[in-house]
Amino acid sequence: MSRLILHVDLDAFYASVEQRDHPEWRGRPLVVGAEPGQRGVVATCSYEARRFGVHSAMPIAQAVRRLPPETIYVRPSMARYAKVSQQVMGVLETVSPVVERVSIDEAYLDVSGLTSLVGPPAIIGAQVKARIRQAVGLTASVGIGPNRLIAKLASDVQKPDGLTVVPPEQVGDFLAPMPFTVLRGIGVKTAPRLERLGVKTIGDVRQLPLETLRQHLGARTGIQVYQQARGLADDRIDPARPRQSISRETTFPEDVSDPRILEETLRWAAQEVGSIARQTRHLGRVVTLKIRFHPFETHTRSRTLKVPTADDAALFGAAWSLFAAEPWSGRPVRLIGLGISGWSATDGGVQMDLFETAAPEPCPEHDRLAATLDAIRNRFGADAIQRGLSRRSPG
Ligand code: DGT
Ligand code: MG
Repeated sequence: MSRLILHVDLDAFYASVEQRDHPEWRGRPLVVGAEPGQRGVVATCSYEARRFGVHSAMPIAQAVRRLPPETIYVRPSMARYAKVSQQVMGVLETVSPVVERVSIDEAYLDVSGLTSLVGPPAIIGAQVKARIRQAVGLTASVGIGPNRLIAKLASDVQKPDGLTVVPPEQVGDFLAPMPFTVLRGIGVKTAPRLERLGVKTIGDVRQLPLETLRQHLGARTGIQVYQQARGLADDRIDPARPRQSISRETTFPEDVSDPRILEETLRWAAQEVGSIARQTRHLGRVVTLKIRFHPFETHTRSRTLKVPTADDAALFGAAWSLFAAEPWSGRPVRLIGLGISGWSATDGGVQMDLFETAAPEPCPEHDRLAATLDAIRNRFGADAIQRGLSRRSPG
């Protein structure tokens, strides 16, 4: 029997929270991110704005040129979004005990045991969407399939407010027409190798013998891609899964040389990585900066901290100093991001309780501050407290 995995991803998350909280902004193009006239990027935008071709990581100046004058622009309120995220995760835990949060607006659930209690997959999916809507007034897109890969791809195909169920016997047909680049392990370096073989879709990948894939992608990735093309992928959901690293990165639609845009994007990545690390009780020592210059020149730089951390400011500070230490200034950047790894627990586990761990100097106050902020927000609401980083919207 295959498992039943559900992936849920909120629609236009930051923008939807803003429209929910400001009814007069509903139905209008809305951008969350930098303000017009400033440097910076679109963090996300409402579906009304996406119709004009605007999307995450687009420089704000470019978005302004495309969008009509009635567009609303707001600065992100990270603390408010983090609170909504917490509420949504709480709702998901009422559906299934096996919930794995993977980003601020995304989680996997193992719902294998629910069919006899709740009904067929479509009913489970509809129930998840209804509960989220009832609890926080937001729409989510849900995908259900036999493993993580299929569930994730399924949640994306009918966004926004989508519900897509892919039963095991339909996995082959579901995958066949998709571009092969959606498979895990296919990167900017490996994609051209398969393209040269005339491969466009996952169906095309399935025509290739395993040996060919191993030759072109390496043994490990070759096997992985071979299996994924046949719909075989990880079906384990583990709320406390020991992760090798937690990271976020942004690929810019156009190369960016403005250091302020790069800085802001790294700050966002640090906030998301820090928030996920604290939620999942990870403290890491190694901060890694990842950067890609046009077209495919990718570099990573790592720094080992004296003290393990999950603090946004410490993560950002380490990554930004790694950036500043290199002679990269002014070069057009295609991708930037950061990650944390090198978990502090020696048992390979990461079950650190931030409230019991008296972290030593030099940055325990950051760790404690972040943990305390999270705890206060969880208990009393996000707007109870905000850090300087999260500038409020003008409206
Ligand atoms: P969706 O899921 O396509 O309906 O739209 P979103 O906005 O929910 O996009 P998603 O799920 O990829 O990301 C969740 C939130 O994370 C999004 O609302 C804003 C933030 N975010 C995503 N990408 C970026 C980025 O490149 N820069 C910044 N600053 N924030 C981002
Ligand atoms: Mg989303």
